[in-house]
Amino acid sequence: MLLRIDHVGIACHNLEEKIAFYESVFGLKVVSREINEEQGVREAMLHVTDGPHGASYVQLLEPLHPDTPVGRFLAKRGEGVHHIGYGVADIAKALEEIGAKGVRLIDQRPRHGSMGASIAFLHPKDVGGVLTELVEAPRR
Ligand code: CMX
Ligand code: CO
Repeated sequence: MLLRIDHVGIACHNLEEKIAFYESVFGLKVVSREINEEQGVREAMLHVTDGPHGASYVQLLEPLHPDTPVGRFLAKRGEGVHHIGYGVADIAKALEEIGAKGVRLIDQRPRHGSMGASIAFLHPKDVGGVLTELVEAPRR
């Protein structure tokens, strides 16, 4: 069901500072910068590699307000890995199958994610403490 690691989501206080760090230390390049009001984030996608089932990225996330998922995470735990996003071919089908196994779906239906993707989150309490995101990339 999982095709690839689409991205690792990393929470930070200052997006531009963290982009500069990933560019200078790892030589990554920003391929998209977006504000997602629904998710409460200002974010950047940095391309890592292309594989047979699509690309992988680092997603840097800065909260738009303290009272957002990433804002609360930063206040509680500080900067660091916030979630893992896995690529799937059919997100509606994946949600149905995963939900049927008793994993709580934060999103019953897909929402809008970075670069035109459809995304949905699974509850970290049902995934061993890992906030998990499913990503269906847009058709090219
Ligand atoms: N990873 C693992 N556990 C997490 C977590 C994370 N990122 N965020 C919160 N938790 C845990 C907390 O530690 C807490 O556990 P305890 O009760 O044992 O302390 C529990 O989940 C509830 O946390 P909370 O402080 O009440 O936090 P929220 O109200 O933010 O609820 C969650 C948590 C996962 C439901 C919420 O963050 C959410 O809906 N996330 C999905 C949306 C999102 O993260 N969007 C930003 C990224 C957008 C993108 O990738 O495009
Ligand atoms: Co993400």
